[in-house]
Formats: sequence, C-alpha cells, structure tokens
Amino acid sequence: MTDTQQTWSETESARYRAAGHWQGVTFGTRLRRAAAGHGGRVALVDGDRRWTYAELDTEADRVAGGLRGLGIGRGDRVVVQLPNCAEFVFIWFGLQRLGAVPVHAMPGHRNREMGHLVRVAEAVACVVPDRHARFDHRELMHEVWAEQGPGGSLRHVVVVGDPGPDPGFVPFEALRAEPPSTSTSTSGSGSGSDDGGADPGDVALLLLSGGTTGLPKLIPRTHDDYAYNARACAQVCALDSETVYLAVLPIGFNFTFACPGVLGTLMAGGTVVVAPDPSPQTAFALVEREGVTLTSLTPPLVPHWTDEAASGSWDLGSLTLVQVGGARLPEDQARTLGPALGVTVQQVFGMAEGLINLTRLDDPEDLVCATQGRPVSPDDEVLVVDSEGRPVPDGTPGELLTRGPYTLRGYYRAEEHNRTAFTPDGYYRSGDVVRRLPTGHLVVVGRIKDQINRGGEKIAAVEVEEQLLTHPAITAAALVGVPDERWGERSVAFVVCAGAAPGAREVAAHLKERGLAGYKTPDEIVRVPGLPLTAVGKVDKAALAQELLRR
Ligand code: J2J
Repeated sequence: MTDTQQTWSETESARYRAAGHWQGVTFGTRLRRAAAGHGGRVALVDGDRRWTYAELDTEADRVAGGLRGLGIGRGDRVVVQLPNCAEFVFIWFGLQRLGAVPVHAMPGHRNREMGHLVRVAEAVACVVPDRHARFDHRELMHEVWAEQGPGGSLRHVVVVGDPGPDPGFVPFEALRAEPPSTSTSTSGSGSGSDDGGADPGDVALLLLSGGTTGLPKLIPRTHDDYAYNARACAQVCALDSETVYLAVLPIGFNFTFACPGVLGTLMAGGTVVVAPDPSPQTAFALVEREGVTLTSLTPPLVPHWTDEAASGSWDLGSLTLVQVGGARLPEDQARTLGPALGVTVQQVFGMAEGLINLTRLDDPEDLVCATQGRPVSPDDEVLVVDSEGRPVPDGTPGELLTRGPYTLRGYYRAEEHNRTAFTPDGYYRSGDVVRRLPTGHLVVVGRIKDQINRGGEKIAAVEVEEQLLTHPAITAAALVGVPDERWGERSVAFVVCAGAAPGAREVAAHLKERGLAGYKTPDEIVRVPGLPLTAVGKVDKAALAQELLRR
C-alpha cells in the first residue's frame, strides 16, 4: 500500500484472505474476467445508450489508452467529479486498468473542496462535466488550476462534453479516440495491462469522509477490501445476473457505488442503469423501461417516491428491493414505503470509512422499520462504548467503534488526525451513538461528532464556522443541527456580530464567493449576543439547539 497510512497487520490480512473475504483480484482484472465470462450481457445503460460487459471492457481499454497518453499511470490520483453518467464508469475502470486511483468528488463540490482534494491527493488530473445543474465546471477548474500555481501537481483537466476554448482542457471523446491497444492480455494474470500491475492490496480509490474537521479527509480503499464491501452487500441483497440496479443518488457516493450498488451489481453480472436525477418521475420511467429490480435512496426522497407511487400511474412490478440510508429514516416512513411501492425495504447504515449495516431481506417488519441493520460481514467487529471507552450492555446507547476486513485503519496522509480517530488497537471511532439489540441490529440514536447530517449530506460544523468567520461582520459563529421535517436535520448558524448582522442571503453569497459547496450554506442565521460555553469552555451547542427549539 502506498504512503504513510496505517494498514491491517499481517495476521489480520492472512485471516481475511483465509476466510475468502480478500480474493486477491484487482478491479481491472475483475472487469476483464467479467467480459470473458459473460461479455454479451448488458452491463450499463445511460439514456438510450447501452453497453455489454465486452463493450464496457473495451471502453475501459480505450479510456486507459488515452489516460496513459497523458502520462497517467500506476498509483497516480485523479479527481473524478461527474454526475450520474456512463462516462463515470468508463473513467473509473479506465483508471483501474492503469493501476491509477480515482478520487470520488461530489457534483456539488466547489472551489474549496476541489482545490483541497487536488492538493491532499496531489492529483495529476481532474475529470469534470462541462456544465451540470446550471453550473460551469470548466470555470471551476480554471480557478482550481490557477490556485495550484506552477508548483502544483495538476497537469490535466478532462471534460466530458464541450471542453470550451481552453486548449489545456482535454475532451473526454479525444481520450477514447484511440483504438484499444493490442497488447492487452485476456489472461487475467493481474500483472499486465489488465490493471497496470496494481497489487490487490493497493489503494484502488479514495473516498471522501463526511468530515468533522476543516475539510474532508480522504479514505483509502484497497481492491481487496472494497471488492469485499460490494460482494458482502450483494450477498445480503441476493444479487444475481438478473439484477437491474438503478443509480439514483450520486454515483460517486459509497452507498450508490458499492453497497452493493454499481460494483456489487457488475460483480454479480447484472445491469446498472444510471438516473440523471433522483425524482420519482425520472426513476419510475426507468423502472418501467429497464425492469429495474433494486435501487437506493436517502430519507428526504422517500415521501416523494411514496406519493408518486400512490398516483397509480406507474408499473413498478419489477422493483423488489429499495434501500434507504445515509441518515435516519423515520419509522413511519419505513412502514409506508414498502406497501406503497410494493417492495421490500432495507435500511442501510453505512459509512465511507467502511462498516455497512443492512437489515436483512427476511427480518421481521419491526426490525426493518425500527433499526438500521446489522453488519454485513461476520468479521466486522463492533464495540459500543461509554465516554471512558468501556463497552456498555446491549440496549444502552454508546459510541460505535468498529474494525474489520473493509474498514479503514487510517485516513490518507492524515497522521495527526489518525492518532485520535482510531483506538490504539485499530478501531475506527465513528462518532455515532448507537444502541445494539440482542439480534446484533443497531439503532442510531445520536452523534458525538461535530457534524450535521442534512438528509444524508454531511456538513462538518468547523468547516462552515471557519468560513463564516471570514465575513467582516461576524466575530464568532457556531453551526448547529436542529430537527427538520424535510431534511431530518437542518443547519442553523448562531453568529455574534460587530455592527449590523448580515442577512441569510448575504451570508449565502459570501460562502459561495469563498467557494464552499452550496449544501453547506446554513439554512438559517440567528444572531446572538454571545455563544454559551460548557464547563470546559467549549461552545455549548446543545444549549443553542435547545434555545432555538424553545423559541
Ligand atoms: C443514521 N445515520 C446514518 C442511517 C449513515 C451506505 C449508506 C450510507 C453511507 C453514508 C454510506 C445512516 N441512519 N441509516 O457510505 O455506503 C450517518 C452516520 C455515519 C455517516 C457516514 C454507505 N447511514 N449515517 O452515509 O460516509 O453518522 O456514508 O457515520 O457519507 O452517516 O456518512 P457517509
């Protein structure tokens, strides 16, 4: 494995291999084998375009050839910021074919986040759409590139769509113009051009943490661990070659990509359909047309999907399983979703860091509706501990600590943060407060990390507070999550001001100007004379939230 991050011990690695969790196969080789095994089956559908496994394999080769022509090779990091489209999958596997490492950015990320990702990953390239959701990503990349300066790592920007007048921007279409190189082997030896000579223990991709500190941390995932993540989820969800998965949430989100999502479906020989937007109208039309069997949602989408299904204008007969996760699903919504869509509901409590909990397809309704599932692997180790780190009895809330065959042992290039984010024996401190039932199911009851979960989108309070303080009128700021009907939680900024307080619009404009992703903009600004402090002198966010609820 590359760089300074901690990893699994030799003993643990041997155990995970012996158990069959780590299969020693890179993603580049997996795709080659899939093409050899069932090349004629449809792998991917985007609008009117569809690709078989053999064609997807060829696309990966083509894109790899183009990327290689740019000088990209084994171990190089490439930030991929694309909406849900087939090109995401081509680029992803093209990079795998070279042993290069995609960094999964979200479409909503802006200058601050993208610049940060490029710097931390020392990325050599970024892949962006021309425009998406009324936003020009080429302009964003101009800014990011300019801020990198001549000493920066960034050498290429690949644009899916129109690259614009800048000769430095490479059109995606030019990347794949080269016919696939004839030197590619079909032997699946893992040492040649199937995967650029990558080792199954290498970092295959970097995911983003929801973050509790200034900016998102990068999560290294290896070929072995991430393939197991996808396979273990696929097994619980009973995926097979008949599975048709609809990618509704952002495709680069861990949930959508590998729980079981895109990778789990492709590893089972099924078909992935990408949805351009998460509206039930778009999704239901695709369900009807493509015979979708499985999809995944965050809780804010659930009422819209339930309502639209009730209109009775759709035939959702093919759909059998709908996963909901990323934030707590209200129990009443869990109970109505299944009957409304005629599906089995599955709650998903996951994290990009690793551990995935799923309710099981044959769990009784009460467990499905009132818990967030249990770990997918028999080798997931879960501890629920009190503030002293001592295990608490089942039924008592405590912080969830976890380690296992697909949970990280250290963030990428974050040695100092890693010292507190993990216990000395390698457990990841999730910051989630859970209750464990005797069945092993977990109920998420709260959070001790300073993060707001706005309908599944994670906001690190510190990051927004730092940016609020750059406004000339704001002298102190605290971002707090408060219950919200639509989002589960919304973000409220308590600000102390010198002189006139800026309004919500002005604050939003200021944060946009600072290059912060839009979903991090506070939903509400509340001016206060001062911030209350706890006994140890920290800002008392619980008191602020209480105060707001009282009003
Ligand atoms: C309450 N909180 C939840 C749930 C995640 C699958 C599903 C989700 C994510 C994800 C993911 C929750 N109820 N059902 O990566 O593969 C909160 C917890 C957790 C954090 C992780 C996946 N499901 N959460 O949401 O890395 O606080 O991953 O620690 O974005 O989301 O966030 P993230």
